[in-house]
Amino acid sequence: MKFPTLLKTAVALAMASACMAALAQAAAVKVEGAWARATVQGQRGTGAFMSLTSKDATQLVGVTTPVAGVAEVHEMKMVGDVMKMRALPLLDLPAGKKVELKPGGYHLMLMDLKAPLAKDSTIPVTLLFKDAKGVESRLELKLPVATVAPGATAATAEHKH
Ligand SMILES: [Cu+2]
Repeated sequence: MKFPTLLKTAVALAMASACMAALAQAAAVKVEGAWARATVQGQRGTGAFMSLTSKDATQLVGVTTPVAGVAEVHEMKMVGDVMKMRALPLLDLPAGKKVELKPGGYHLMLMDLKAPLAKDSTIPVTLLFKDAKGVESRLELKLPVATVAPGATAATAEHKH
């Protein structure tokens, strides 16, 4: 019988394409070790950290989150004896190279927080990328909120920048 065979094929194709779409999205930029630093009452800003590995050369051009009024990609570095922090319009992600966003270096800066970020909660964060052809894509993340990096010991966590 022709019809049931066609129907089965259609279902199989739909499942296969759903699978491939999920794979393509996951493969574009790999996110590892993502977390946001917990805050205390009255604290208006904090950082979020992760490592990003892009399959193809791309740029991180923005970040949004409903928990903060302002979210920016920042760089922190020593200028002479002073630790300076500045907003970056974009962060290059070379093909296949792991780029670390970590305390004391690149980070996502969440400012004008609408409420304290409680330890062990999660926050939604959306990363905005632009590839070499100028095509924009989004990556929705759920970041765990913690006082130290996942896997970090208390000793290294106490090392403040
Ligand atoms: Cu910052």
